[in-house]
Amino acid sequence: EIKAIIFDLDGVITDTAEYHYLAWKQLADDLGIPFDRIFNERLKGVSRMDSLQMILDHGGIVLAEEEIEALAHKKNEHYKTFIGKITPDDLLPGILPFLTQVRAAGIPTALASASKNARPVIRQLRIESYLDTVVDAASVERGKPDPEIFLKAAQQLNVNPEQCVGIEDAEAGVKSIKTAGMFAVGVGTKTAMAEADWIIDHPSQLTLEALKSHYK
Ligand code: B16
Ligand code: MG
Repeated sequence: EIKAIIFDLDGVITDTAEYHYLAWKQLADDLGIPFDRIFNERLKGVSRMDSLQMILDHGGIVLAEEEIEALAHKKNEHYKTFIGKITPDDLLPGILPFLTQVRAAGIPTALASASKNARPVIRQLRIESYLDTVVDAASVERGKPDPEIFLKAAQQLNVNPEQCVGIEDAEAGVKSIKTAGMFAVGVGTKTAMAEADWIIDHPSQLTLEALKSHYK
């Protein structure tokens, strides 16, 4: 029986990846580093500092720690400008009906996001009341693919990880869910989501009935 459902944010509930892309693009352009949507795919689910390191490596740029911190801060300022415009219209199609079904069924929910901006984003999406707890990058030591973030969410809900469902769109995220001993729903291609227990192309395919029929 499903005792809790734990959601990733970017790529599952809303498409903040586009805003991360635009913010990184602005920074990379300033630094003269080539950066496109294809490279951006590799940054999904990856922390801010690790993403920046990947971009700097890509441009062959070596910087001191303080300079790296300053760039990470600058990227976040760009990002905050973009997410300031988020409204409930930015919810991915099908997510609100699913959250509503889960609420009606009385199944506890959590958000497990690698983003330190997760709270303002869910506030702007107006879905705080659908999530019982939020575990974000600021509350864990190790990022995805480490299971810590999903385990902490289960712990906060007081549920056994074996009876939790995690929903992710990033490979690192699916690995995190599986290592935590949970049932993984992967949103994406069969290749990228190979480790997931149930693979769907889009969050709009999420219904409680379909999830229950795949859950084991
Ligand atoms: P921030 P998720 C992740 O969110 C994004 O997928 C990733 O691209 C981003 O770098 C990371 O959050 C950190 O975000 O700079 O706001 O702390 O998919 O785990 O919800
Ligand atoms: Mg994601």
